[in-house]
Amino acid sequence: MSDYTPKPEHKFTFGLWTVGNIGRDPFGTPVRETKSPADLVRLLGEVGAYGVNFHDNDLIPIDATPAERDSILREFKAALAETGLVVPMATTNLFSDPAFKDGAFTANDPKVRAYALQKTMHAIDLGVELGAKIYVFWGGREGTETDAAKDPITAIKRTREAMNFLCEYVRDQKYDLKFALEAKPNEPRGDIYNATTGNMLAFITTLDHPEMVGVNPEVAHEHMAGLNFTHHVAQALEAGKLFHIDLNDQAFGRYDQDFRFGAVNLKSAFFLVKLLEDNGYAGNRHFDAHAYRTEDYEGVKDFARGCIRTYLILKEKAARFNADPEIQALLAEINADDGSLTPFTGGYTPEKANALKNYTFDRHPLGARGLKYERLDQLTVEVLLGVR
Ligand code: GCO
Ligand code: MN
Ligand code: MN
Repeated sequence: MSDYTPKPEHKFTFGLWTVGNIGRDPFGTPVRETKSPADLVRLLGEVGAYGVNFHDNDLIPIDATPAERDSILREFKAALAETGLVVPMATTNLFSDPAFKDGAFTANDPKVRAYALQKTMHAIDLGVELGAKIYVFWGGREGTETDAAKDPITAIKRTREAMNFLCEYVRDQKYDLKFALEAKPNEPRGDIYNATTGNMLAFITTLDHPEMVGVNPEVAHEHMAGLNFTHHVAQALEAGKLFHIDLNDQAFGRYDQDFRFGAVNLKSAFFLVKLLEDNGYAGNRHFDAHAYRTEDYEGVKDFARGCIRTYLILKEKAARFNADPEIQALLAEINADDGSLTPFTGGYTPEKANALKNYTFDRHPLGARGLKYERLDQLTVEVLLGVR
């Protein structure tokens, strides 16, 4: 049997809001008592996590007095020292307070927009103080229920202005901090701007300091939009923009579920882990999910251990796939190249273009060849089912 013990180099992290989720939903009251940030750090230490992330108000309540703030921070830092956990990422809560009911950076009220910037600068200071190197922006309320309310082009411009302002703030403070933008198509707003990771990647190129800004894709968010998450992560990776990742699971077409990693779509979770591992992704593997509402805190630990364990098992399956002689022989056959058309590949030259235009193709054998993807996929499934 393999060893599925998490190690610091795996960089498995959880948010305070994930294991700290008390099971409130639109239909019911909490089912678990609230635990302090320090106790949640201890719980994460027990399950073998490497790091803990937080929104400003997960750690310091929005109405805390300076004395309360100091005592919470003291306890939290003591719990970090005791468990050896680190804080790799931090973020701002720009969605819970009624002030943000119409969004934060895109709110129509300029006072709300200014307050959002102020709150974020304070939260950045707090994150950096605790060691964060990545700062996530999830625009939970940055959207609308009706396009009569906000001009979508104005919303893009306001988001850009806020990101540019905050990049300059980080540079001014000489912080070693990068931003990771997290897309979501809807929930809690009817529609959220920059709905997919692809939208975010395009938006980043329009910023004053695009080199400081990448993405934080989340499994559930692309699945809510009915999209292939692995393809979005691949685009971010290829662009050098995968600064962070939120792992969880989600049935297509359902409400925002935030299930344990691999709980629903094992096969897509496998291709995702394989993509990350094959390409040497070195960032945090952050689980942005929570335990079923049926659970007590023992169940929360089962949930957290399950996320980690499933990731490590899928990592082993990816290595098995890569080492399987039959799979590799099939892949070699599928990708075979007799070299006859190599003269036409690579960069453009007018000579190549002219020669290619005049080349005579026999397209019938191109279409007649069976590609053996059925066999390849079945072998993949058998690796996953543990019979290879
Ligand atoms: C959600 C989001 C959040 C963000 C978090 C960090 O669907 O609620 O995924 O959990 O990831 O706010 O910015
Ligand atoms: Mn989410
Ligand atoms: Mn998330």
